[in-house]
Amino acid sequence: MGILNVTPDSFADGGRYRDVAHAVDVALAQVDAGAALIDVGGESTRPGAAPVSAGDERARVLPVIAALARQASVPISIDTYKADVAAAALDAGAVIVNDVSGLAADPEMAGVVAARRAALVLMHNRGRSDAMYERAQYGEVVREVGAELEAGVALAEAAGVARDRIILDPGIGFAKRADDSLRLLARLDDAVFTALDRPLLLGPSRKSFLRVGLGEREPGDREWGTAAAVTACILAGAHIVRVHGVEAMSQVARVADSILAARTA
Ligand code: PMM
Repeated sequence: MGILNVTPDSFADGGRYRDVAHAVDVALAQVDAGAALIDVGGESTRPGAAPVSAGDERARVLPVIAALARQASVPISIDTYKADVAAAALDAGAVIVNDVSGLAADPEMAGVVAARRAALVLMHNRGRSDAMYERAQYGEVVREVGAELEAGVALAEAAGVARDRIILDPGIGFAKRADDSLRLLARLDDAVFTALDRPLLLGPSRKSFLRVGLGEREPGDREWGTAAAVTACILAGAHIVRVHGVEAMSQVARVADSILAARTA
């Protein structure tokens, strides 16, 4: 899954048309480089990032999604926790909703996904980004994240989302300290997750937990660390990895896949 962040800081300057055309070019290049899904987001989820109104978020993502839906051969996902934005994005051509709040932010979200028969990425989180580090208190992180994801699945199903359209994500870096994220990556093949019997999506790309191994570095300088995390995810059974550097990580994923396939060959 290639990440397409459509935020003003990712568009240095220029008019709207150029912005949309540029975003579409970036996404199409990701598809050429091996992305099987494109995740379009209009609000940064980084800790401390300013919230964006639903109207601004729609204005950022909808033209890109509409253009991409016409030109790209791969499914498009909308990274939002707002039901309004999700509904408009699905109407514009997205087919997956990636909700980093795990359905907790907007009570209308599950209904929107169900009514439009979309797929749902249900990510584990505990509250908004400003509060989420206070809530990163776990006795046993793997067991607790698994149980909270299971509760999210029950909520989604109760609203009419078909179980076979749900993808689960333990939420690396969201309401997790670095050692929580590492523990989750190390235990992805735990029975807690396999018992849920849903595909797993992981987003380790360039995240700050990589500092445990890499020391202080800018996010763009964490690509080799990301490669190690992507490999670990795939060998532990992850189905989808959400990454910035699609060209390099698609090579990493293909080699990890071929090693995994050789286990049963
Ligand atoms: N991480 C970010 C944003 N969206 N969605 C899912 N499902 N999983 C993630 O781990 C995730 C996400 C934050 O990363 P970015 O700001 O680098 O896109």
